[in-house]
Amino acid sequence: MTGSSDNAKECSFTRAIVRPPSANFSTGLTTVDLGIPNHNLALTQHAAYCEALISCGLTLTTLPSDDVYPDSTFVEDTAIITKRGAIITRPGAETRRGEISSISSALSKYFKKLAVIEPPGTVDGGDVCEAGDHFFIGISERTNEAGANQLSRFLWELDYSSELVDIRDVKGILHLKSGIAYLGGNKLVVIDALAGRERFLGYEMIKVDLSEEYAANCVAINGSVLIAAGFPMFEKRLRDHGYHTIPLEMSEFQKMDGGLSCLSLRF
Ligand code: CIR
Repeated sequence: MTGSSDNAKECSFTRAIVRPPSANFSTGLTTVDLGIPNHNLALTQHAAYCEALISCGLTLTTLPSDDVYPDSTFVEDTAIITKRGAIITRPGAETRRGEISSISSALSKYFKKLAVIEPPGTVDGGDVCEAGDHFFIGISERTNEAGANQLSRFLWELDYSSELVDIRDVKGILHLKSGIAYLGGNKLVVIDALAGRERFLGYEMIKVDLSEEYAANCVAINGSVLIAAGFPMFEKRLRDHGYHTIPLEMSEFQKMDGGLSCLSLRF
């Protein structure tokens, strides 16, 4: 079975929620020193990202950009959406907490009941990796154990299993999904620093070299894999595994610590 047909079942989606970067996007949070993002270029890159989602068969809900929350283009952090229900997070960064209200309104159109992470718990969606019926929940600077345990319970109520993965000792990644991505079937993209973790050994791992680590945050959708442009070794590796890849320019989002997955909520 090729990689592409592998990912068709578990990574199948019909919709996505996106929100273009606000004019003050460059005042958001970042830990990297890659310069100040150009707003127009960010808008162009975001538009190409949306086109790629549409080309994968998704119908988009585009929320208006929001100057009150400069990180609000990174919608993934505000909710965990599964095939059986959705959970509104409580983002770890205080400046991002208010982002959840517009996301809750948007999601209430599709879900009768939304579970909510409560204080003192914090969860960023970027720390939550769905792998079929199992979820990996990263414990990071943003997601704490109280939040992860609440999320585990909600997932259990939806008949999913989950486990916590502490990434606080892994340098250079903000969220768990900065270092792993699930491609469907038994396949997991993994950076070197996480590849030795026992919990991942049962998976067929597609490794990402240290020099291309940013590319680990890729997104499998309906038989294709969205990847950041400019990482040829990783792209070749995915193609060798049979995946259809869609490279996307991400430079302006990378400057703000954002990867491909964080720009949409897919369901
Ligand atoms: C933040 O620091 O919260 C944003 N500047 C970037 C969030 C990226 N989110 C993600 O990878 N899921």
